[in-house]
Parts: sequence; structure tokens; C-alpha cells
Amino acid sequence: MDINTIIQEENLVYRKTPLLTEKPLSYCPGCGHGTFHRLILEVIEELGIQDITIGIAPVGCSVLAYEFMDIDMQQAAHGRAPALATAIKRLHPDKYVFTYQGDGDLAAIGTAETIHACNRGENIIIFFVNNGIYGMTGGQMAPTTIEGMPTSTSPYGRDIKIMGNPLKITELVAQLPGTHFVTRQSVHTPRNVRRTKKAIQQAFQVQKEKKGLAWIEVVSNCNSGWKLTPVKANEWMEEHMFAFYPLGDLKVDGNLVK
Ligand SMILES: Cc1ncc(C[n+]2csc(CCOP(=O)(O)OP(=O)(O)O)c2C)c(N)n1
Repeated sequence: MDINTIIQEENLVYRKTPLLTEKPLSYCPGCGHGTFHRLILEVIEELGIQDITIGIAPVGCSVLAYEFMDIDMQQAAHGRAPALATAIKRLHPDKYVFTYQGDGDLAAIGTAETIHACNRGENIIIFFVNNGIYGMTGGQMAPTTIEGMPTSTSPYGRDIKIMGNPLKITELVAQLPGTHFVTRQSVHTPRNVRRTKKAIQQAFQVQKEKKGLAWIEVVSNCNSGWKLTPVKANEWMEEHMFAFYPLGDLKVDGNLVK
């Protein structure tokens, strides 16, 4: 059978969205960033909004998101993505605008920008990848590091008595009046991938209807930073991260999920 017959529509089981560029991803195998990128871009392609969508890349492992996403992108200084997204959306209210940020970027250095953009109810989407550490710079402890979790700056595990409590920023922003849809998902199994994609579709719908801020946290492993194999890292994530960061919707249609 020649190649053209094989790739005929009826035989097609998977096709990479053309919005994901051909550039090889710089992420570690098993990291959630690449899958989350793909899902966001698939939704943008399916909605046909690739020419009217602007993404804001952060500082951290996904600093190069603009190399992988074939849409208009802007790069923000560390933690400032929600402020930049605010400006872009207000200048271009008819465009779809999202930020894509890690937990060090969003919940440490950019906490103020994050909370105020959520509280104001900016009509943007915040995509948030929580791996519990500063991945790119060597796995240091972040506000999101859970109790007992070893990091390069807390090699014996986070001790709350000394290092303070981990921050559940997704629970926090769900309380703010400006957030309309707040959910926490993962992308480590096919079922979770499907749920995350559905959440991304909901988030773009919120922005389309100008209802306020939509927030999607994806809890991801950082296998190289956690010093575990990808499989072991996912097991550790299921057992420990999901116990502290349970998956599911926190706020739907502006109402807290009980
Ligand atoms: C103001 C400032 N402080 C520190 C840094 C160094 N820095 C670059 S990436 C990074 C960690 C980002 O971690 P996170 O946002 O969790 O993303 P990840 O790499 O884990 O995806 C840090 C601290 C910086 N670029 N600017």
C-alpha cells in the first residue's frame, strides 16, 4: 500500500495539529508541558481561531512556547504574563488571549499579577502547569512544593515548621469574584488528556462569552527535577501531588463547586 492510501482520511487515527510547529520540543520526555501545548493548539485549530489568538509565554521551561506554537505569541518577564495579557486583551478585545505559566512564574514571582488579574476578572485564560518546583533552574523549592517533597533546596523534604505552608493558589483564585471557571486537571493518562481538552474548550467558551477569567491548572510531573523516571514520577504524582492538589472543577459558571 502506498503512503497516500495509508494517510487517506478514513485511515487517519491521529494527525498532529499544524499549529504545533515542527521544532523538536525542548521538554524532558514524560513532562506534561508538551501534551498541554498540543491540547491547547488542537482546541485553537478546531475553533478556527488561530489568526485571532495571542499567547503569552512565561519564564521557565515553557519560555520557548512561542517556538512551538504557531500563533501570535508575546514573551513576558518573570511572573508578569497576566499583566501583559491584561494589556493585550484590553487593546484587542476581539482577540483570544491566554497566558501559559509554570508555578514558580505564576505562584511565586508573579503572585501579585496573578491574583489581581483574577480578582479584576480580566477576560483571559490562564493555563498553569504545576510541577511543585522551579523546573528550569534546577528543581528548587517553590511555594507549591508539598509537605515532605524533596527539592534541590530542601533535600530532606519540605518541613512546614521551617519553610512554611505550600500555597494552593488555584483554591485561592477560585474564591475571587473575577474568576468564572477554575479547574485542576492532569495530562498523564489518556482519560486525563480528554478531560483537560474538554476544560480547554470550556475556557475558550468563557472568553468568547466575555464572562471573566478562566483558569486551568495542570498538575504535571517534573521527572528530571524530581529525580525519578517518568513512570515513577507519575506514580509519585498520583499518590502525593493529587492528595494535596485534588483533580476536578473548583468553579463552574462563576459558582464554587461544593
Ligand atoms: C526575576 C527573575 N528571577 C529568577 C529568574 C530565574 N528563573 C528562570 S526560570 C525559573 C524557574 C521557573 O519555574 P516555573 O515557573 O515553575 O516553571 P518550570 O520551569 O518548572 O516549568 C527561574 C527562577 C528569572 N529569570 N527572573
